[in-house]
Amino acid sequence: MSAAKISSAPVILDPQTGVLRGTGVTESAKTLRQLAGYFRDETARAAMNPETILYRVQSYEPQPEGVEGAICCATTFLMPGKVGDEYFMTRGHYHAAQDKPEMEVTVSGEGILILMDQNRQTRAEIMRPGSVHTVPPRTAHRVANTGTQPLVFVSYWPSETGHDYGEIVSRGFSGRVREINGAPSLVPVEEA
Ligand code: PAN
Ligand code: ZN
Repeated sequence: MSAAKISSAPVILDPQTGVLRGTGVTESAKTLRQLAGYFRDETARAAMNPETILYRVQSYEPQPEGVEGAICCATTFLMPGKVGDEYFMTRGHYHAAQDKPEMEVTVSGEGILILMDQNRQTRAEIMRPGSVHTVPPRTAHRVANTGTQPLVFVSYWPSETGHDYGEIVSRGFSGRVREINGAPSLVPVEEA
């Protein structure tokens, strides 16, 4: 009887650091320049070095975005810092296929996951090493780093999901995570 072939996984996620390595892993970065318009204090943002990297993302997408048939994952490395009193954060988005959920698992650091439903009701969950968060369908999600170290988390979503940044670009979230009296606070946004 000949033995069947046992192969290695094509991708390794380092459980200590969150780093993804292997065939098909891609990497991107977002700078302060690319987040123009996202922060409450645009004057403060414009005064900072525009090449400052806010976050890097390593992605493993076994199917192209929008094509069904796989679960994708990505590690986000979100730097500590603030623009004015608002913590460094990701852009945030809804999913293009609105019925698709997501899961976030925190590897290291401290932060806040901001969740906004389609009625623009915003809530937030504390992220700490090992915390597991469900992003329900039809829910915009953004992460803020409220600590002093990089915040590292892994996201999982179905490959057919797709990303929709439009409403967040035009209207933002209805709450912002700001440092108020020395502590993170989810502050409602007054809309014009
Ligand atoms: C995450 C995010 C990642 C970067 O992988 O894409 O944290 O945030 P933005 O895409 O909002 O800039 C995810 O939510 N994937 O669906
Ligand atoms: Zn997402």
